[in-house]
Amino acid sequence: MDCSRLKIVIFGAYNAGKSSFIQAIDPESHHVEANNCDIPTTVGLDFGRTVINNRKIYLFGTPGQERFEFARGIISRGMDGAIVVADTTRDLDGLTEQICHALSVSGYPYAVFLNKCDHPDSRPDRYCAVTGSAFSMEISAVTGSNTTEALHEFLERYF
Ligand SMILES: Nc1nc2c(ncn2[C@@H]2O[C@H](COP(=O)(O)OP(=O)(O)O)[C@@H](O)[C@H]2O)c(=O)[nH]1
Ligand SMILES: [Mg+2]
Repeated sequence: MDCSRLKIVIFGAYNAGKSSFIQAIDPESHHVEANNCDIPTTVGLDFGRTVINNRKIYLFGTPGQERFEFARGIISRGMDGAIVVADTTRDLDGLTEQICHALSVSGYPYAVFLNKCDHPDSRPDRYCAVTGSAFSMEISAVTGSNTTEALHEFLERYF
């Protein structure tokens, strides 16, 4: 693996805070609306980058809706690792559970970032079923709290 450039794919349910996380890491990140001729809908994609310890880190956001399985598959090609963003103000959802399970059996390095920890309704323990076997950290993508630290720790640990 060429560790000087890492492709990290950001998964998570709709509204979990994936775009906000990428924005917190890279304020110049881009949000792209992609139209697919086969389906009458728009897929929103985020792309951000940063440099950590001389490594170029590329962050690719994925769409959270179940029906965008195909897009998640395309965006995941060539990924080095994954981050699952979880909304701790909501209970564990099926998509997040399914993605965490798929990642845990895939062997890819991954982390669960427990987001919205600034919120009064935040309860990170809602996700203990999926954080058991994964590296996890509490973050707030809107305040920026712990976001850079969590990404650093994830990279330190696995790359
Ligand atoms: N309180 C709080 N709200 C957040 C946080 N991260 C995201 N949000 C809000 O959650 C909503 C969805 O965020 P977004 O980044 O668009 O989620 P995405 O659908 O996963 O890309 C927005 O209204 C954000 O402002 C956070 O850390 N704390
Ligand atoms: Mg988004």
